[in-house]
Amino acid sequence: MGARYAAYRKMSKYDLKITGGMVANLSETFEADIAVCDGRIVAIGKDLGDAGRVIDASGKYVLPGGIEAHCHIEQESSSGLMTSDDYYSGSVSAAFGGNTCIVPFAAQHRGQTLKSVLELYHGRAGPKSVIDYSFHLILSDPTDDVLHRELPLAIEQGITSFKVYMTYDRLIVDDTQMLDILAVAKKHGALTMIHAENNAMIKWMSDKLVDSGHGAPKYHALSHPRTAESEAINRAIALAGFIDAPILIVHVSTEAGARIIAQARYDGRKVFGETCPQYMFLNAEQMDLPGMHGAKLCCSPPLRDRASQEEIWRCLQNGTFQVYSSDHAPYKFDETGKLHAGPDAEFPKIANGLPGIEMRLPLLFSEGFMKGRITLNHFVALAATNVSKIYGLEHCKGSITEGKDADIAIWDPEEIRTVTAGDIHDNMEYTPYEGMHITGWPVTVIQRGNVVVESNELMVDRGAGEFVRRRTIDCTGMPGRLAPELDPAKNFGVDFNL
Ligand code: DUC
Ligand code: ZN
Ligand code: ZN
Repeated sequence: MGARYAAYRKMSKYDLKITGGMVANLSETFEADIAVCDGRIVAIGKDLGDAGRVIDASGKYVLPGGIEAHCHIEQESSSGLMTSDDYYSGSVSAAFGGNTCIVPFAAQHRGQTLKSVLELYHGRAGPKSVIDYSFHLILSDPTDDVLHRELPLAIEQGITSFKVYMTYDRLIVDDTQMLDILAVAKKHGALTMIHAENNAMIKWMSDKLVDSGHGAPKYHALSHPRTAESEAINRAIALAGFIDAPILIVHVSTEAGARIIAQARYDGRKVFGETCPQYMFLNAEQMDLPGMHGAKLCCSPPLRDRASQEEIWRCLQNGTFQVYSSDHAPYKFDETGKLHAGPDAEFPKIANGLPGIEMRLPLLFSEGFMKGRITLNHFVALAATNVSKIYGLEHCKGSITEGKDADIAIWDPEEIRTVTAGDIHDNMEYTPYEGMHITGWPVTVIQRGNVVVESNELMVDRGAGEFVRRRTIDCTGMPGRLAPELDPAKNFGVDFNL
């Protein structure tokens, strides 16, 4: 709080008041003022009393600040390539897109201890992030020490989720390792996020395509067959279901994959699903560009066809996906990023990932809520509330409720902008969404009562964000069941340590 506001504060009941806006949470929309003291929401209603600062939100929506739960920031890929965004540019871009919290990945590469990985990422994020943050671990080397000492310690420190890969040579975990990781997650109340694609199918397809002279970027899409995704989702759900561990299948790109998740949820399994804007707003036809430009749209899983876009939208609308994340993985179109293996590299050597942290919510607000595909409350669920519940942030974030952090995004439904890379605050020179007309933008973003973005300006310093300790995972309402072979009453007294 600035000195001027501190002086007002002495005379005022509240630090900040947001007046006249339409407030929305998961299940209610109502007109109210919101009062903030010491970074928390302390009152919601009318005629609340005076405040050191008043923000007039008439004609606007006052929504929980977005929580971006899948983004790669200041992260080395398994081949050693650094994302173009560090924790400053990445968090600034997130804030301009209506977010007040990010949960990027802290990636373990083989041979690294989790302690060293977490120290590295705390050191990267702490001095730079302008909004609050946590990390998911990426586990690529689940040694006994990692599994039984380091991982429980990390969970205790508030890192209650980790991602594993079923593909990529330097990251892949086999089914046995996956079971080991799932068992630790189950025992300690953590969530395992799964990149589900069949490694063999991708390799087989890629080799055939490249060997026959089809190495251009657009063939990347063909090289990751739909069945590679559905096979791996099926297997992941079977492995997790066997020991009744909660999982979240990230970046689902196919209807077939979504159906498997929906069926598992119908069966009471502890399974969550995530999709991303690229599978709703982009398709593989757009990769057919001259030269290497298709590389800008290489991501994994890949873009699919137009019909898939509609199917993914439907699965978002019907609740199959509880999480909607950007999967921001920014690599520039040059030798530091997409073209690190050379100006004519074949698609298997092109860095995977798209930028999109700033566009995630404006895209959904404009094309989802404003066009009547989803309600405002569903928008809030996907922007923040579901993420807060699933990833252990509900105690402090994800809704406009007395006692929670005053993390708020004020959206102007009348603000219309045409997307262009130059207006986006990430450290990239292109956006996959160039030229789109977007209606409705977050115009004021507030973190723990401090204005972060206002009048298109950043209002806070580097490092204003704080690390948030997340709680263990709540699977209430998802009964699940241990496989009968693991039932303590029938398993000959073997301790499976679950
Ligand atoms: N997986 C991700 O989650 N992000 C970018 C690339 C990838 O394979
Ligand atoms: Zn992934
Ligand atoms: Zn990702």
